[in-house]
Amino acid sequence: MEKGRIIKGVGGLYYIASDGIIYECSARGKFRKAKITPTIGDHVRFTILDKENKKGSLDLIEKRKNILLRPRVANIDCAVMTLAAASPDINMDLLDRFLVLAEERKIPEVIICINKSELAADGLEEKLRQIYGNCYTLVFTSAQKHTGIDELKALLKGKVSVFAGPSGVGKSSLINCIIPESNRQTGEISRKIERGKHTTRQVELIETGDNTYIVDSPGFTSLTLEFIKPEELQLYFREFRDYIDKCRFADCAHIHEPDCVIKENIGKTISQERYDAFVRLYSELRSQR
Ligand SMILES: Nc1nc2c(ncn2[C@@H]2O[C@H](COP(=O)(O)OP(=O)(O)OP(=O)(O)O)[C@@H](O)[C@H]2O)c(=O)[nH]1
Ligand SMILES: [Mg+2]
Ligand SMILES: [Zn+2]
Repeated sequence: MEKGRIIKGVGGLYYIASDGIIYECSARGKFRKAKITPTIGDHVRFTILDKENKKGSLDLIEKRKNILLRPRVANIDCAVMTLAAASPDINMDLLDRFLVLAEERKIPEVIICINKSELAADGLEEKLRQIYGNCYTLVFTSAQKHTGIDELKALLKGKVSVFAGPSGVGKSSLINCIIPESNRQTGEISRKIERGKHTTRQVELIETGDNTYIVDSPGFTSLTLEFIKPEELQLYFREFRDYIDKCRFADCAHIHEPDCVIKENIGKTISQERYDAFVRLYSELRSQR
């Protein structure tokens, strides 16, 4: 059996990269029966059936270190949550949800990338750094003006990174700046509704050389967290990490309880906005039970 990595899946066929060659492989019935879906980023074993036409069959999927479901990608080192400074405007609720999801999914590193930064209103960068900067790396880029690209590139080196975020924020445009040979299709955003047109339809893993991989993915407009138990939400706010078991009550929800160390740190290491996001998501999860 050969070793490789799934870089793309189309209509039940999987494209597996192995030593610089891409093989088109079909998955055996056993995966379907076991309800296992081969996933972009999977490390796999496969058998070459037709060397000349680069065809094979997928035999085995190695244990995943993590998996993100939207976009569906496995074995991720870094998630780049991409938003636009304007057009479309930053959706902070979506950002907060994604940050929770990335923690829950055990993605080791998260970067907040604000693209179209040449359109940023005065003070936007300072505001976002104040809200998120304590626990997250932020990069401000412009795919159009080609700024911030080297900084972003350096952060991705040697990793498998997924670009996620709403449609029209410039994920594919950024990937084109980082890897010009990738020739990703990009799309205008709709002037009328200031929203992207979902140009990227496929999740796809692109190799940049020097062991760096980037996943482009379709934009999303909403993220549900309903599978998270309300009392677990606190675990997915990085800002809370050092304080969680220090409140007076062991089961403190950090909402109305006295001597709550989380609340005592609002405005210090926890920004008011992040605390408010926690309260908002917590009540949402409670109301769904
Ligand atoms: N002003 C400005 N426009 C940009 C920038 N980067 C990308 N765009 C434009 O934004 C539009 C959307 O870019 P895409 O790269 O297709 O966006 P995407 O995030 O890949 O969108 P989906 O594939 O639909 O999810 C295109 O018209 C780009 O030219 C930027 O830095 N500044
Ligand atoms: Mg795209
Ligand atoms: Zn508390």
